[in-house]
Amino acid sequence: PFLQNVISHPVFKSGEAQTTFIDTTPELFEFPRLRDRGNKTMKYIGEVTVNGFPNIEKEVKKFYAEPRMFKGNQVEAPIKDTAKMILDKKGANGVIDWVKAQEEVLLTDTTFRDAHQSLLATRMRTQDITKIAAQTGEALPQLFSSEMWGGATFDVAYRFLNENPWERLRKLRTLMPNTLFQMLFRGSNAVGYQNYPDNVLEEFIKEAAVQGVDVFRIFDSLNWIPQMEKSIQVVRDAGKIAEATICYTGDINDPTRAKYNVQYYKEMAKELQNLGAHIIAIKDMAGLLKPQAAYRLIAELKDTVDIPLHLHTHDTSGNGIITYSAATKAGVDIVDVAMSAMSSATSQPSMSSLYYALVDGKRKPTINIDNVQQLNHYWEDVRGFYHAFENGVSAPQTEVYMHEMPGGQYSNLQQQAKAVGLGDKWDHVKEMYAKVNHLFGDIVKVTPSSKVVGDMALFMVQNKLTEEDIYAKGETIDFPDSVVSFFQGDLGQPTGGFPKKLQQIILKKREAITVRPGSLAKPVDFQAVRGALAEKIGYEPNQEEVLSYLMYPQVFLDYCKVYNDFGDVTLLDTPTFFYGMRLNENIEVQIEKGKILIIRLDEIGEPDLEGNRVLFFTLNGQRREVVVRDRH
Ligand code: 3PY
Ligand code: ZN
Repeated sequence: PFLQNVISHPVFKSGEAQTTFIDTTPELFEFPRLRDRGNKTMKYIGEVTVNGFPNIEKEVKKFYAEPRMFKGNQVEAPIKDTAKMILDKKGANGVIDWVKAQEEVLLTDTTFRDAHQSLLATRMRTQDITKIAAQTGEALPQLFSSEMWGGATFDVAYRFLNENPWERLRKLRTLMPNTLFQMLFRGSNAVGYQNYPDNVLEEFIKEAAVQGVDVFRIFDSLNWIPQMEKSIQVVRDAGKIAEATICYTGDINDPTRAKYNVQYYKEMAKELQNLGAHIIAIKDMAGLLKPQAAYRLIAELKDTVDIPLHLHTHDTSGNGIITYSAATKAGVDIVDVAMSAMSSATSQPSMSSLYYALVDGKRKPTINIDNVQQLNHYWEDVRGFYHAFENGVSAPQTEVYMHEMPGGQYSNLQQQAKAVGLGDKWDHVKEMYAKVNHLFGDIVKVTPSSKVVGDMALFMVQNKLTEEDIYAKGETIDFPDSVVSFFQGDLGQPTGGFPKKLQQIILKKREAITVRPGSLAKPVDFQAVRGALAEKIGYEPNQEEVLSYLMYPQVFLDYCKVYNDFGDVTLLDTPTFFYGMRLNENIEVQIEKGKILIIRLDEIGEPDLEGNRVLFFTLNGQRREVVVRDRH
């Protein structure tokens, strides 16, 4: 009935429509709005069907089964004291005391963030996360936390998924009220790739805390502590948990990598504790921490600080479970794992594998393993939707010990390489990545410093440059912006400083800074930015929109434009979103409670001289046409 047009309504036709007509029959006036939404949705589907989704090969949509859903919670009694409840009742110190009192090793589930960042180029959509969120929260109440925000998810949500990441946070908060939410925060780089002024960091953290983030894993991409101080303080002031992070690189047991020896990490841990960290995270972003080194590092850190230790690794080498098992013996408090179907390779080790590895010991995690396995069925099925974003690492790759590329970067850099036509030179790019690290003086490589190394590696492969060329011909080379900016000190200072000769070659006549970039940045005038943004988008933005615009100005504006053109594409099912529609296929799009668009793709016309194709759809029984420019 909602499809009935006002004009054809019998009352309207009879000429008896009163001024109250619109008030008493508002549903009639929804038709143009619905039609508009339908048209926008078909426009999007037409676009993807004809031109494919950005950065992946165009393909005809395969047949996908509905993911198997979780079948009921096996937990006998509701847990009364989840970590989240303790935080809300007793504050951050209450949680820390609770963690310290546990004999078992606690778990963080990274399925909603790092796992897909590391396996599927961060492309997991909110819809696929929220469908299983409530059950995950209920089935695994003993988890320390769920890592579900931050890192690259913020950028990718806007840039590639046409989604609002804040909306994801809000929805999950509602669906998982009793789970501690954890985000990855890049210190002075927040969720971006550059430094932001202190007041932007402050406002961002406050807003994230208000919207539901409980644990902030704060790191600096060069392990430069001055870049982390402000964030630690703001998180503490917000009453949340400051998890200050040591990024692990090199090999503490390799005497030739003495720059990052055990002493280096111990000193860093001590300083972070002194700055007010509630927890120390050891972020092994590439998966370089070998089992014996893990035992040694954790044992020595346990003797150095008295706050909990939270270990994060990537399973690229295949040694992740052994590393965790060794770390568990040495007394690590919390480790990061992912649902099995979203684990291993460049992702975190598998939750259920770790459970069985520890099952006969005192530190066995208290989780309901049947629930874990059932939840995993869902992920086995959902992962298939994203096959076009798989990074190809389906078996252990011990060469990670050579190239040292973070798991979270692996699939994104691979996408970047493909985008500039270097897809078939991927092995070469990885080797170059290691050479660039050496050239740069052996730096910590994690976002954004890892992006600088990646950009330089791509640049050198693309232009067929060797390390010798850089020194011999560097004066005439225009280096990538990120590389110049790095050597100017815009990301801070690397351990041991910059290699001086290379710095001169790259900077040419430009000056470098040696102070914290944030100390030079002028505070952002939020009022002025709000006004400027309002002019661009045509309405008064709220705080989260202002913050998003400050993080990623162009990406945010592009997102607004896409939203205007195509409407809310988050409502589409994932296969349709990425692969469009097959001919004669029917799909349903629920745009509101009780309002469903039923769409069939009937025909794709031949392109005209300008390359425009007409696509014929049926929308809720009515024939519709959409014109799409074929860009092939
Ligand atoms: C990120 O910053 O996105 C990371 O995952 C670093 O490992
Ligand atoms: Zn990671």
